Amino acid sequence: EHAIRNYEDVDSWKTIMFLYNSALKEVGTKLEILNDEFQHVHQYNPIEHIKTRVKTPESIVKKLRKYGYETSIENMVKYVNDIAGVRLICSFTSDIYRLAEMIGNQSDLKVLAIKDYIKNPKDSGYKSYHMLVSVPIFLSDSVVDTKVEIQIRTIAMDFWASLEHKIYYKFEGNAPEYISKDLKECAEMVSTLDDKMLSLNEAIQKSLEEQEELKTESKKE
Ligand code: 0O2
Repeated sequence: EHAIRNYEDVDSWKTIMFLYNSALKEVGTKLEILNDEFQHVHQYNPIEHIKTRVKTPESIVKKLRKYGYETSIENMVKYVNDIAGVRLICSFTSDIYRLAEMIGNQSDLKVLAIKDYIKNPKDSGYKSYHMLVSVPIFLSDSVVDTKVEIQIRTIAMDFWASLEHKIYYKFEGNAPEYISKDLKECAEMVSTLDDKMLSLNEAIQKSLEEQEELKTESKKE
């Protein structure tokens, strides 16, 4: 039988990083399987592409400092939730909620927290759906629940976030007012684009269905 081992017992950095990398592999494979199954059943891919990354030590220390915690393995495991990160890029906003539901239904994943920055965008204009999950990692003599942050967004939201991240980084958080305002305006344009693409896709689907119906009706006659 597997004994559940606490993170506190796993004290070396290498072991911790091994766990986060394993968690990324587990979650990555899970998501690929969900995507393949969806393709198989509905002839449609909800995921455009998947990106995974492990947070750099510098970035982990920076976040701990921001929260006011000392740099320690214990604190990083407890307070930094996005050491292992998966980004799911999809075509349409509707895919985001479809994927979130599919992830929530995976019985071996525990959903620890959800932040819906699509319904409630950040002040910057940032939109994305964040899920914090934990996945059990089976080692030779123990099982360790490991946290993974999943960010789900459309191609358009990802385009905005990537560029905003690059621009904002240069200002280290102190961007002039007019730049923040313009970036926010761009976020709104991106949302309009997403809405348009979604309704276009719905119109196309509807039109295809109508054509199919006409075909079957004419066959009957
Ligand atoms: P990186 O470089 O992507 O790793 P926080 O708000 O950061 O103190 P928490 O709980 O992690 O704490 O916040 P949240 O909002 O759930 O997730 C933070 C992550 O979301 C960020 O990670 C970014 O990846 C993304 N994010 C949040 N807000 C913005 C934004 O305004 N612009 C962009 N481009 N991305 C954003 P890190 O660690 O900040 O950075």
